[in-house]
Amino acid sequence: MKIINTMLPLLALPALTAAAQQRQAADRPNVIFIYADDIGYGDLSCNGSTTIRTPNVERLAQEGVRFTNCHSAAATSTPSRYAMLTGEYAWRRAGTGIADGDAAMIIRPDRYTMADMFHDRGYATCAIGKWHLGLGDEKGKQNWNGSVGSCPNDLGFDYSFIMAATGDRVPCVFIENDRVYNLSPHSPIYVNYRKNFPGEPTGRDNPELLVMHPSHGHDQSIVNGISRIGYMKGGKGALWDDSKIAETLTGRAVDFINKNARRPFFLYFATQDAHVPRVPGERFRGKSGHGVRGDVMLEFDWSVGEILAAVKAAGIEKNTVIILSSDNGPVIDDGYADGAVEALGDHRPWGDYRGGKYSAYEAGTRVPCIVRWAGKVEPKVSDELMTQLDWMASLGALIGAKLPAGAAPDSDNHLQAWLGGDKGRDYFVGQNAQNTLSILTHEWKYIEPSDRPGYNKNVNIELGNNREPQLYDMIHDPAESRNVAALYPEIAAQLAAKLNEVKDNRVNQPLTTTP
Ligand code: NG6
Ligand code: CA
Repeated sequence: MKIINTMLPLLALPALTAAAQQRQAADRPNVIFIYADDIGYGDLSCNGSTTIRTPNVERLAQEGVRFTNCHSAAATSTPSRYAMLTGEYAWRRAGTGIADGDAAMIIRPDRYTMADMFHDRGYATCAIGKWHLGLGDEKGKQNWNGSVGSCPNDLGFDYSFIMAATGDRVPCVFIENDRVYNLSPHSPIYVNYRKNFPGEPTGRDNPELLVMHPSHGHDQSIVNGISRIGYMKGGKGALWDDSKIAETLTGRAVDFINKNARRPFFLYFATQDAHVPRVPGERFRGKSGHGVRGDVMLEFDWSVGEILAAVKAAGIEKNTVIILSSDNGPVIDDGYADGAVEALGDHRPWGDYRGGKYSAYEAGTRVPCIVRWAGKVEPKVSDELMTQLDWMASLGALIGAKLPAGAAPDSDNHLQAWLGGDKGRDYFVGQNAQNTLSILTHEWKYIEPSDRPGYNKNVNIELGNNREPQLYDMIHDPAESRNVAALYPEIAAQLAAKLNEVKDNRVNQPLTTTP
């Protein structure tokens, strides 16, 4: 267990001379990820939404590079985060699907991660917010009343303050480093994903206790009147208040910035917004005109504003790279009858794209993405094909990191493109919730055949699975409305072959398609 307290008072840090600060700023800028949950391309007003205003994100976009074709590595959280933090496609690894709250840590401690990379270059490193990559060494065997075992601190983060999985999964407590935060010895906490604890109410059996009802799933333990996935008991005093998660996490992130402003730092700030259950803070409730999902979008925008203000107040705008993105596309009903479907109105979270969260279609992984480096990078809109998988190699190049052999095998250095230059990726392999793979180029998208269901009626999303191969002309038909595989069989075959090559081989070779 590597636990180093980076929340030290400023005075404890050696003072840097002005010249040393400048040197540090030039070759080791701070890096902040603002990583949203389930926020779609069309959710943010910088991407054209006129229904819900997100002015802080808009400002970030106006001051930075806004990407129109950037992809999370997968259409759900765990594989996206796995791939983003390791630089390896999650579909190469078993056990990287949506993780339970008592899953063992999916990235093993010996793995070289993004956080290790920053740490080895002398950065203070920190993970705040949604984790969803497991904890400890064996599923269901964590000691929630002592040390949970392996945690983000074993992956290069000096400090972590996280939610183990998601807002809708137990345990509903924050974990600081390797321990449940605020745990009282008078109310020990127990977690089980197989069976309930005798006598404890559940959403299934005690709907009268609920303030928010499930629409599908989510009918197990009740915490704060909301039934969740998984069973838990105890933890009184440590349980989070759903309406204050954003405030708590944002506050922690701001503290970290303030306390580390004078040394290079890497902050991974992963918000709970806009994942279910959506319980906006008091001041956002009813403010968007689009129900709770709209309200938590405003809350997310507020968090962004707080981070921007902290960076500005600390005087580190010009040596801080801020990257804002999302782990997967949008979903409206993700398991609670929270009124989001009814209140959607003309808001189009998926923008002009087909599908949504879980899907192989574009809205599954084409997510908002902004990179701002004030004073260094000219504002711009970039249509380059980009993926979060490349952050590790690209930021490694930015900070002069030397990655050990075998680290980040699928991550390519596209630093120049991230900073507004050209030449993003030739192709990217996407992954939906059923592990159906697709290969996307600037011009084409090929989705491999799959016999998994094509549609999930609970969430009302087309998953993109089809027994037939699918090919879309992304120049003329970015909405993927017409499968042209039969019209261009050679292109479909070339892309299928390329996809197989990527599956077998980790080295990314150039791709050319000729009709
Ligand atoms: C699904 C949950 C959904 C959400 C998702 C993970 C049900 C019926 N649905 O299994 O509510 O929690 O997992 O979302 O349980 S993600 O953004 O973290 O990947
Ligand atoms: Ca997500």
